[in-house]
Amino acid sequence: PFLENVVLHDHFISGKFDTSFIDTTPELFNFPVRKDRGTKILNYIGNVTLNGFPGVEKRSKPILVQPNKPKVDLKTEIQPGTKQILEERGAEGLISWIKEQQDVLLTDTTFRDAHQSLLATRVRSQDMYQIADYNARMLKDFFSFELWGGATFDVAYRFLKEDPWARLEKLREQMPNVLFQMLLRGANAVGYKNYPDNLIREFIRESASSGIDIFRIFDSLNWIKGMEVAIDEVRQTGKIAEAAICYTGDILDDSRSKYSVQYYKEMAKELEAAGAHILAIKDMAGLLKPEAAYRLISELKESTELPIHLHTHDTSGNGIYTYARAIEAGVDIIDTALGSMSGLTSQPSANSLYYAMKGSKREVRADIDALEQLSAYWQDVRTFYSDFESGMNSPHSEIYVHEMPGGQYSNLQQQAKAVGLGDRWDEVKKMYSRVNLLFGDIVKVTPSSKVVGDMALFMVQNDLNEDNIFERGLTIDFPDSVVELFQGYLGQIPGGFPQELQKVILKDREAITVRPGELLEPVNFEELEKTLTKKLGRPASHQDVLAYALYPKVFEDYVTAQELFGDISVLDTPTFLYGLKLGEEIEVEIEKGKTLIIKLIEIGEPQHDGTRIMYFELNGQSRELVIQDMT
Ligand code: 3PY
Ligand code: ZN
Repeated sequence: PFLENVVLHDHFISGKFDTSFIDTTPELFNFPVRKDRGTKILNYIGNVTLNGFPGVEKRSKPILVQPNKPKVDLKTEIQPGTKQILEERGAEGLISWIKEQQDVLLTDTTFRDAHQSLLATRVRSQDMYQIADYNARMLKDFFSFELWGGATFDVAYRFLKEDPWARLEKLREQMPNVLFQMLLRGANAVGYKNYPDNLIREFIRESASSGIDIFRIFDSLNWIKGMEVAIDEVRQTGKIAEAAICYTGDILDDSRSKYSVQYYKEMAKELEAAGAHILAIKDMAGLLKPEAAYRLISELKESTELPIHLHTHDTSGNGIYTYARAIEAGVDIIDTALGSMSGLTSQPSANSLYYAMKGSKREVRADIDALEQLSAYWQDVRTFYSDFESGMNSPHSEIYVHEMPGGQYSNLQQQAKAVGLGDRWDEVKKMYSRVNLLFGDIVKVTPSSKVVGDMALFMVQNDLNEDNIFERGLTIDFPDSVVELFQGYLGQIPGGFPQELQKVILKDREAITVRPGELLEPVNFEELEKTLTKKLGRPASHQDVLAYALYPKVFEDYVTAQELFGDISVLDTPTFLYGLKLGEEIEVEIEKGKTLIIKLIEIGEPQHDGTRIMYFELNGQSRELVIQDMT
């Protein structure tokens, strides 16, 4: 009755796994929850085989190679690394150690920004677990692994139906020797809006105790007030507060005087005063040109004592040159990705940088053979996710004009298609930079970048321009995100919002100039835990409660998917995305020592109600499932 109840209903989740229909039709769910993990997994496999995975073109499962693992003995002991330096010497000790290093140190972004920027953040924990034991041995000299935060938290629950906290904890076990780094959007945490202060603090505490050592904290408008609570809390946990300046504009262009070297130097000093341990330059769109990098790093080195950690994206193809000049200027740490996960909208390649710096005064501290072997693994894994590639296949120098962050390009392109502007994409990109100027030239990074994107689409759709907006705008409702930005709900911008435009957008709504966190009601964690425990039918963990507080609907949908399908994070990625071919047999380790052998035997003809019977073998026993065919 469990499956029939659900699958016979009109609004069955359609392989899109948008389970919101459960909220509207709770009567369907009055059944004893089946505990049988095997049946649940078959239910998932049956659904994805028949109906496909959202965003993946429906086709027969491609023949995908088994990823190539490095030739390293995993029985060898893991050597101590930067994590042990932090543990033994504390935050200040680690900072002194960084300053003593002559070589340039590396952060590997493969587990976070690289796939967020190349593959729509879709890389699953499984593919990380398979290689993490090797990382611990082969990348032991790395400064840190950036592997959490940014969009990965939300995407894990929303699309991958897996628990990001479990990912963090398992990786921590596998890689105990190198510092773990996350991206935290200041008062927006890992979300798209400002949250109450107590939620930011609790989230940081839990992240720290689950394994994060370095918090890269930024504000999407470079508004320091939006970063202060996070910096303070990270310091209290004894972890590393890496405060970021988001780089925008062009310090070499005198006509863009708003974001000058002076502006960045002042911001650096303020971040140092606010308690930063490390200063990050977060060049989220890849706008920092080589000479600008040399100049900026040189001047920042003179104005602050903080070690400097540089992050860029290689969209223009100039990334390695930018890094080489930054290294000459004395940058301490640099973000790279493994070769096969680097370049274009991702970070520059660690492998290439290694060779670029060979023979120079400051070499890259890494084992090139290790980098090549790990890169080979990711080259194979990347083929699993080919449907999530952006289609960009050569450097885009136009990035210097539209200034769109690496991770936004393909998303906005999809959004444009969805509202019927797919064939006007060039216009949308141009409008993006015009909107930026209309807004007063702002920093564009999640979530402010999304607001500029929403507005660009809106302007193109409604034939608005810089002239007619002031007249026509008075009778138009602007997108919510745009209204909220101009209300001050994401914080303030340098020089203030352009007033005339603000009036047109807000109409009779009020704007705030204080920190939104000062006005937001604190989260009542006890109450939330009770509500969630009732919903879950089991005690809610603190991690569940935090996820629910940040993303109530996304978390509820995730829980529903768990009820229907069990823990599907254990599936291999080709099966997760494509299901099984007829006659194909797979082994799924659902927990240590407990393996299911699953084979798809036959798919029945469609029945009058649109369902099909799918015949499986589960550990040698026949199993039949009724699955709604949505195709
Ligand atoms: C994020 O906030 O997810 C980013 O990667 C911004 O660059
Ligand atoms: Zn980035």
